[in-house]
Amino acid sequence: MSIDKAIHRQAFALGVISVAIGIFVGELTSNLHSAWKSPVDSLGNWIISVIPHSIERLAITLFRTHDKGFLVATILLVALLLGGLAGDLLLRGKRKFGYTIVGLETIFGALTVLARPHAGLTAIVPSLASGLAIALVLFVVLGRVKPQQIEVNAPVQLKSRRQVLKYAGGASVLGGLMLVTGQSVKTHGLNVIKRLAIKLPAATHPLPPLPADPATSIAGLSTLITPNNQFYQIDTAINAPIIDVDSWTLSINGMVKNPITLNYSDLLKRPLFELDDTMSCVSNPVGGNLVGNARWLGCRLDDLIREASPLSSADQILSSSGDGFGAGFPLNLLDGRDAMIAVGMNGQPLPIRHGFPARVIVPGLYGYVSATKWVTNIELTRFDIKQGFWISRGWSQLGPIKMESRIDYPTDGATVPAGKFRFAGVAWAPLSGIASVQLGIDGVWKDATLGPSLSGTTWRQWWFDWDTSHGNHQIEVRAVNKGGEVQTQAIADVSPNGASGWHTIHISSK
Ligand SMILES: Nc1nc2c(c(=O)[nH]1)N[C@H]1C(S)=C(S)[C@@H](COP(=O)(O)O)O[C@H]1N2
Ligand SMILES: [Mo]
Repeated sequence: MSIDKAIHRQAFALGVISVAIGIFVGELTSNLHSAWKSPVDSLGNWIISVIPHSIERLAITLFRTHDKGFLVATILLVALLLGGLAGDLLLRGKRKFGYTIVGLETIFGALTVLARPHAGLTAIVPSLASGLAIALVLFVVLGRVKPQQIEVNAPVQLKSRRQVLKYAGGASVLGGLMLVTGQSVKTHGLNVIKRLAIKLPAATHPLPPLPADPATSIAGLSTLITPNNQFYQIDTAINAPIIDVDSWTLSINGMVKNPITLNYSDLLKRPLFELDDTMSCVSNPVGGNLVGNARWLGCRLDDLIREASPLSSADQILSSSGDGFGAGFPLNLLDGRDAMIAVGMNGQPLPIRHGFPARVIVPGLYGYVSATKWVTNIELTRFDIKQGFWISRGWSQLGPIKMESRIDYPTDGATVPAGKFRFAGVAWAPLSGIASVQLGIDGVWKDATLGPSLSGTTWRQWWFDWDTSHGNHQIEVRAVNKGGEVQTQAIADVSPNGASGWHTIHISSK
């Protein structure tokens, strides 16, 4: 390789290092003050808010719940590559171009910070710190090298190529690690400690202890209660918003006669009840696992709304989390069902990623129209004035959870030993509850055995024993609710209001 080429590589690597350091400085600074926002986060949030619905759906499909990790990785990669380009341009003596790239990168990041809801001017402090750090590194190292110096002789201030590349690699890895650490410190940090110290009061209206879980003895069956760390997680937030539980408040306002504001301890002082409820994401495909069952602890939402005394003109309860997310459902759905402001999940304070300190849970509704995590505001309003986050993005205004059933075991394409075999799965049919589950084996329908019934809005486990004969088999499942309604066979995509159809798998017995 010619010296020239080697030097350009070094300049590129140094550009990459400078941006890695810049990102590191940006993340570090954003941890210092809650009003100072991370440019990487903001850029991610901004992209999520502007990309077309179809691309976002594709990303979620391709990367499942890792779509945001992929987004952040892409942002980092592009930023680092632009840094490399700037480094190379500086070395070529095209200083203006080099600094312009870095400058534009910084300004763009800062603009996306300002685009965030409620971002003040000081929110761009980390962007500025980051831009400054990049410029400084570039200026100190590369800005001093004169182009002709390079052409004449070997690297001037630059060490051997291998060494520099090693440093570049090291710095990028370090930068990445710092980014991750910084972000998790920020997200979790103090609040993790505060959350751990919380002891939730016992429910004023507790539920009976949970029955024995058939899943302990049935292979592949979903557990009756989904453990918190296995509960699916869906939200638009790159990071959970930073909330200090001691200063957090929840306001109920809008079209009401008596606006109410509660803090965390006000909430815990209210009568608390337990609710077993299965929540599903509208994006859960037939047979998918964006659904989980938990025992929630919280206070009644209808009581709170009644105290606020809605005007007769209001027709929507729109909850929001202060990070741009909002979910709305009809006021008249508070029809006695156990909607709650939840503070506990399976015996623990809400996990941060599931909405700590508080979230909304409305039995029978998909999460996108109801289950606002990190909730700070509940506005009584009208559908013709305001809508939740996903409504303008092509999803239905109303989101009742559809009756569904799933085969957990075996999985599609499995080979099972011929002879005695136990199929197992779960089914849910809010609000009435599951009356029966039928398994179709090569077109012949049989009733499955049902597990315990917790409430009309929780899933029920089912299993079915069969003597499998050699060969290929098609297995289908369908549920029947307590009103006698059979789960529809009609296949619907998740958009706009949830998937439907019978979960079908193919297996072979040997
Ligand atoms: N603040 C906030 N709350 C939110 C969301 C969100 O993006 N932001 N997503 C909703 C959606 S689409 C679903 S399905 C549920 C998922 O809740 P979970 O992550 O606790 O399973 O949260 C709802 N609440
Ligand atoms: Mo969702």
